[in-house]
Amino acid sequence: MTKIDRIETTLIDLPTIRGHVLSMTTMMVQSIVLVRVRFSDGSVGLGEGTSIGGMSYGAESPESIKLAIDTYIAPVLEGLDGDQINAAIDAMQRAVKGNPIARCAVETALWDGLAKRLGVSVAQLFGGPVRRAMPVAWTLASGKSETDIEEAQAMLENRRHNIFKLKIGKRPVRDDIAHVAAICDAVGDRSSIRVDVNQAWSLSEARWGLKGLQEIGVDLVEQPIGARYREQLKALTDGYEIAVMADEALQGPEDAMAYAAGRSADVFAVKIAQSGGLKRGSEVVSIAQAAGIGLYAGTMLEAGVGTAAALQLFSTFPELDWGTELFGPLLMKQDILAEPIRYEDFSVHLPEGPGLGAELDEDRIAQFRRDRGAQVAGVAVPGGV
Ligand code: MUC
Ligand code: MG
Repeated sequence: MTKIDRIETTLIDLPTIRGHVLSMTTMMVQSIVLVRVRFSDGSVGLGEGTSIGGMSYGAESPESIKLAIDTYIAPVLEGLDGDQINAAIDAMQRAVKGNPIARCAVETALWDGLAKRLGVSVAQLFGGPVRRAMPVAWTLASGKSETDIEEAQAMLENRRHNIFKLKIGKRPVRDDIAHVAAICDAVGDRSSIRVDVNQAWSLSEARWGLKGLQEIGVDLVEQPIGARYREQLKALTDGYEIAVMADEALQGPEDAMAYAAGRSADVFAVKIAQSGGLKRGSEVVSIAQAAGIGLYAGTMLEAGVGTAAALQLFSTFPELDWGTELFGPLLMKQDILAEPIRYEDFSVHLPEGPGLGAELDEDRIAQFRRDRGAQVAGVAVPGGV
């Protein structure tokens, strides 16, 4: 048996290329928890957990992810057989309720370790990739219409993105519609325009919003209202032609089942982290497919390791009708991978090589790890490396 010897976590703060303005927060930095699972044969599996804007997006933060892993997950998994991932997932679920991002980060490292030991990719463990390139959206969220338009035009010229997701919900609905209309006028003939409200609207605001958005030709609206209002989201899904996507509402197969049974959304944004791991993420996908609900590979704005993990999984699904938004590493000034993920021809490319196909750049990690001062001073950091 290949024993799980040690689970290590490192907080890393990566500055973003510009302020990323969402309805509930503006990100200037993305903080990630890098997970390294060390196995008894010397192999190492990598995983990553991120949240968005501390605790403003959801209940987990980078600090809580690290704490959940160091204090509650690592002691339960250390000593178990690293090849028995289903058993490890079960042990984690028994020991830790909620905390899907922390559980996903560790599960990712287990898949990476197993795949590396077998000399195959993680996608291979899920039946093998059916595609090596996937359409990839970019989020326009500078907070200014003119800057967003310039950004979109540059992306189109460089053939990097022709799908744009606009973050709205911070301003009054009327102002948001004017902002979206300006972007549609400028680049709408050459791209798919979608919006993400991140739960900011009330139902009545959403009615005006969806009416306005579909009149100006927006293709899709993501999580316009609060995550807990499933019936209201269904009313919006049934009431308008514009596609409605559930995001924050989907915390794994149980939510997916309720949304599929009620046909409460047209599209699911499936995130491995929000689902609680690659396995549960693949279950969400199966439920969507069985119910005829559209599929979109979502992100928690992970850096290279988490993005590679999502790419491995989503490369195995033949129907990815709404594409992906797996652009996280591009939002950061510098990523933590030695070999960056490739973004070309309006697509993101599946990394090559065993496991996740992700090798770390240790110098970068040393530069951006949160405890770098303590490391230099020789102070021991609990749970950290
Ligand atoms: C979200 O809610 O979808 C994904 C892309 C982006 O810019 O923010 C995330 C979160
Ligand atoms: Mg979203």
